[in-house]
Amino acid sequence: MDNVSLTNEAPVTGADIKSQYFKDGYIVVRNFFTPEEIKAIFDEARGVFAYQIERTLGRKIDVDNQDEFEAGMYEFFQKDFDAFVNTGKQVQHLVSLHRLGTDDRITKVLQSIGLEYPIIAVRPAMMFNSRNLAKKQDYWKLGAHQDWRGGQGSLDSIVMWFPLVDCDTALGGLQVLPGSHKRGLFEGSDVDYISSIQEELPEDEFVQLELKAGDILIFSTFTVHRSGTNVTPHIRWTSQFRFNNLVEKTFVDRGFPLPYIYKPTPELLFPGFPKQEEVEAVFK
Ligand SMILES: O=C(O)CCC(=O)C(=O)O
Repeated sequence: MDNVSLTNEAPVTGADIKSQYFKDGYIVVRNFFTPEEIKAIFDEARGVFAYQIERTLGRKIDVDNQDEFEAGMYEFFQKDFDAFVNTGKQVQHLVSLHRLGTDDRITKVLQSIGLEYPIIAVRPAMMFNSRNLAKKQDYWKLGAHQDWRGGQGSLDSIVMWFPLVDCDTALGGLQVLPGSHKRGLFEGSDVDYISSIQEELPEDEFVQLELKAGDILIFSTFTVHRSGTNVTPHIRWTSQFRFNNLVEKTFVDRGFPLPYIYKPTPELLFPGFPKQEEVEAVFK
């Protein structure tokens, strides 16, 4: 178990949300979404995986049976890694997830903490963390890092992190380092898509967060954070939205940088596909 204290937060009202956020570099807002809104996205994401699990394993699985579904996920991951990765990307393109990410409640809460003109920094993410779905530890348990290095957006850019299932300490809830946002950018070394902080961090100052489905965590992209340890056999499903403040001065002055690379591959992934008759059949 990580040596961190459990969050001990007071209920947050509209008036003190900004001062608490400025002080700590993060804020938890309880019941921001309804559990039903979150469950609808979670159900849909599992349904997307179920198509490929059926194709790969040759059998239908019951998405509502947690053990059966998770066993199917683990087997799918082993049998067709490429399709697994692609499916993981497809669930990030769910219309329902994108719709939630453009909800007015989000614009309002971001404005209340000072992002005058919130603008989407990158498409939504969805993560399904489990040691059984990762080829190395960084893929299911991220070390301490700051997101600013990846986004390089406005200085007040934020991450909105929320679980799709109740996410307690045992399931590896996120851990944050309060006040770390004010220290600016730490040195980091590359770990694929994130940069891990190598310098010594005050271990006993990390705070372990526990969120229920519907709760959200907003943190500054400068706030140091890391995954907790998922000690359960279950998958930890979460999503993240990221926003810049379009009118933050340095963002304007730096010409609105956008370091995410998103482009089509020049090769045909299935050479010889499609035949003309396969296309014709679609329009018959
Ligand atoms: O959910 C996690 O464990 C890590 C997420 C994270 O570090 C991030 O969204 O920046």
